[in-house]
Order: sequence, then C-alpha cells, then structure tokens
Amino acid sequence: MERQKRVLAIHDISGVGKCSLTVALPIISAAGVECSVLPTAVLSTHTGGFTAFTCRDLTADIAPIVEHWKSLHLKFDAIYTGYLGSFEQINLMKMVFDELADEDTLIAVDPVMGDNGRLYAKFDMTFPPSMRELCAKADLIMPNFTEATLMLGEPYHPAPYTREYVEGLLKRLSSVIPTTKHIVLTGVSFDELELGAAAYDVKSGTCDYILGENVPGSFHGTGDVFGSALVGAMAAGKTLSESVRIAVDFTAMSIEWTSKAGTDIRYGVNFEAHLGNYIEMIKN
Ligand code: PXL
Repeated sequence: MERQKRVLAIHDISGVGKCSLTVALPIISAAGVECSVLPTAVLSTHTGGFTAFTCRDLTADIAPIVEHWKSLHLKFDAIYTGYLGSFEQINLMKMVFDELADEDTLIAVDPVMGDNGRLYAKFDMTFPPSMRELCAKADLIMPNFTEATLMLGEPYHPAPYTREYVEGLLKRLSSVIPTTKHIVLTGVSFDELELGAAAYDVKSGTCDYILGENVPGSFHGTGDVFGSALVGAMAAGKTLSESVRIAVDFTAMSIEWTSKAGTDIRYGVNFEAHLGNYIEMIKN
C-alpha cells in the first residue's frame, strides 16, 4: 500500500470570498492528499474589494503549533505557503521550514502580494524584498507578473508578452533567487487567444510553456485555485509540467463557468463544479 501523502497549507482563512485555505483544503483533498492547515489569520472576507472586513491575527499561535507538531514527528510531503499578513509571519515561515521540512519535503511558496500591477491592500513597497527572501528558501515559487516584477523592483507591464521578455524576467528572477529550483510564472500570454504559465527550471535554464484557452474574466482567488491544484498534483506524484498542465486547465474551466454565470468577481470562481475533472486529471 502506498503511504498517505500529506501537504501542510499555510495561509489565512477568509470566511467568504473563496481564496487561501477555503480553496486549498478542498482542492488538495481532491488530489487524494491530506491537507493539514496552519491558519495565519481569520478574516470575515479577503481584502480584495470588500470593506470593513474583520481580521484576527494568529501570529502568536504559529510557534506553539509547530512545537506541538514537532513532538509528533509528522512527515510533510509538501509545505505550501500563500498569503502572509506581516513581516513577522514571513520570518516565522523560515522557522517553519527549518523545523518541519525534511530533505524530501517540497517547499512551495506562492509570494502572494498583488495582481494586475497593484499590491493588495495592507501591503506596501517594503514587503516584496522580504517575500523575495522567503522565496529563496523554497524549491518551487509561483509568482504572477505583478509579484515577479515587484520582487525585481521593475515596472509592471500587462500582457501580451514576448518570449524574450518572459524568459528574461525568469532569468533575472532566478539570479536574485538562485536557491529556488523551479519558478512557475502565471499569467503568461502571447496573444489574446491563450493564457497559462511558464515552468522554468533554474539549473538548466529550460522554460516550458503550458497554455490553455484565454477565458476572459478576472476573478478573485484564481491564484490560490491554481497554486492548490499545482501543489496537490505534485504531492500526488505528477511531474512539474504535468502538474502545471492540470492546474492551468482546472483554473481555466473554473473561470469559464464563473464568467458565464456572471458572478461578482469578489466571490471567486466556481472550482467546485470542476473538482470531478480535477480528480480525473490526477488519476490519468
Ligand atoms: O488570494 C489571495 C488572498 C488571500 N488572503 C487574503 C487576501 C488575498 C488577496 O487579496 O486578501 C486575506
């Protein structure tokens, strides 16, 4: 019998708005992988477009939780971090990796900071350099173009891009974050027809493009749907490019459904309707 795989997802839990842990839990579970959680904060909604949201910070609970888990000698096949609300939480993540990861643990960092060229509410320009330091501790990072350019201190450009620009950006990113093994850059588009991701292998410098249909519409939480689908697939034993393919297709079908339904973009995408397809893609 194969051993039960276990991912540790470290994000906030936003009660409404479908992002972070409310997305990671169902998707990683659908991959047939246990999703243990370390919630960093509890919010009533995410911060993207809602006003007057509540937020209870759980920073003080992180170290005691890690201590308890250490005493249990748990094995994590992957540790996946997303939205982190403060510098202190970023620094604590370095401790979490040191304490809970072994040499087989995939450390996946999504440097969640912004989208469409803008930082999310609550962050300022002092945040990206710290996030870049955390990325240096990861095996796999998955920035979008906003996050990649923020970590490089470069101006943001919207799509479409050229291959030269994308590969130059990846090369510059890997030179400032040389310790990460793989960079999955999301939001790659060369024309209005296709959208997807670039999977860059830092050591060899090879870049695979994994594109799907460009479904119009920009919804909240799609980065977390993509990241969770990617980490779930990798923990289930898929290769990096198979996992990126699955994550691109799953995210695109979720956006397509939601776009047709005309849902308020703040409420995220209907990924639930496509979990059956995700499970099939994992099995195949
Ligand atoms: O999806 C990223 C995310 C996660 N968690 C919170 C957020 C955001 C983006 O705005 O506000 C609380």
